[in-house]
Amino acid sequence: MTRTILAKLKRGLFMTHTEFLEKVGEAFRRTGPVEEWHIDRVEEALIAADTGVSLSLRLAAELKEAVRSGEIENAEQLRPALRQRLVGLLKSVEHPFPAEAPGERPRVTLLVGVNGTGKTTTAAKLAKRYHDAGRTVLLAAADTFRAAAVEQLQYWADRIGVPLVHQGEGADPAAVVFDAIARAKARNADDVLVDTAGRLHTRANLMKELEKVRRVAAREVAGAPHDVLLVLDATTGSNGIEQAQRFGATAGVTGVVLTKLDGTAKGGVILAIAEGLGLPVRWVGVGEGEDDLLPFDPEEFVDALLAAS
Ligand SMILES: Nc1nc2c(ncn2[C@@H]2O[C@H](COP(=O)(O)OP(=O)(O)OP(=O)(O)O)[C@@H](O)[C@H]2O)c(=O)[nH]1
Ligand SMILES: [Mg+2]
Repeated sequence: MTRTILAKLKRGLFMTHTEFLEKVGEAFRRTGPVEEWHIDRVEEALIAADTGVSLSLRLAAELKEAVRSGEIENAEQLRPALRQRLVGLLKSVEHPFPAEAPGERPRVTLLVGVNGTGKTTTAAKLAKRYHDAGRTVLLAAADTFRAAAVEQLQYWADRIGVPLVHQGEGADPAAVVFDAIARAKARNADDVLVDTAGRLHTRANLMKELEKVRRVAAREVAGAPHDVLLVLDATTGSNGIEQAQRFGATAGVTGVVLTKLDGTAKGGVILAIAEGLGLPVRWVGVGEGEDDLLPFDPEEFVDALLAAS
């Protein structure tokens, strides 16, 4: 299992990893004393991977300080020193998956975000993972904006073999969620995964709609929604961060899913998310298939990023 995850993560990070090492590889291969340009290369590579300028400068300054203080004694220690700092940053925003309290069934998970980031695909991939793990899952089509959204989710639901709750186009998303929770209770299901319509944080009516979905879920199940996952597209790099900051504040986001990592060299945005949003990345998307969603693990991620090629 772990081997498959690592192989997939490496494939998903291939572009980021290759570009990162292209910039920094020479510095990482050096032996002997650390020179100023070694750390400059690390800084450039971090910036190019969309780690964010201020964070990249800070990390470089920390490395320089570590050289001055003698913590880093030679160039071979540069990579492990960077690894330690990146893992530390990612771990600092992690929090344990909330324990399942009795009476809080089903667990309700909302997938939210701007248009086209991968919410529907992620809902399907999560349904597959939970289903494979032996949990009883229900998908809820709360994107009632367009008929195609329900069809798209229906395709995945049939493929994965989990039921889908939906209503007609233009229906109230909160009514779909109410319905889905009622059915989940009747079947004693473990999870309701709610796909929502893409929206901008600036569209007040759509944000209100999301608020109503949250209210209805909270009324029906204690502690719901248990998870509000903000789905961000890695190919948009640090642009996603500002969007997310505003989105997170109103939607009560508890974690991030970073999709399309396979299509970009900007994987450093994961670090920028930890720094800028203080939110944990829970899952990463590394392809379009139903198995292309991986649980995010800081050490695996940093190792795949910095691994010697
Ligand atoms: N390569 C790659 N493509 C992905 C990934 N996740 C989603 N996609 C693709 O991104 C496109 C948009 O995905 P959707 O799941 O429809 O996105 P959405 O957020 O539901 O879109 P809206 O409902 O229109 O807001 C589709 O073509 C997906 O196959 C990923 O991890 N990697
Ligand atoms: Mg969608």
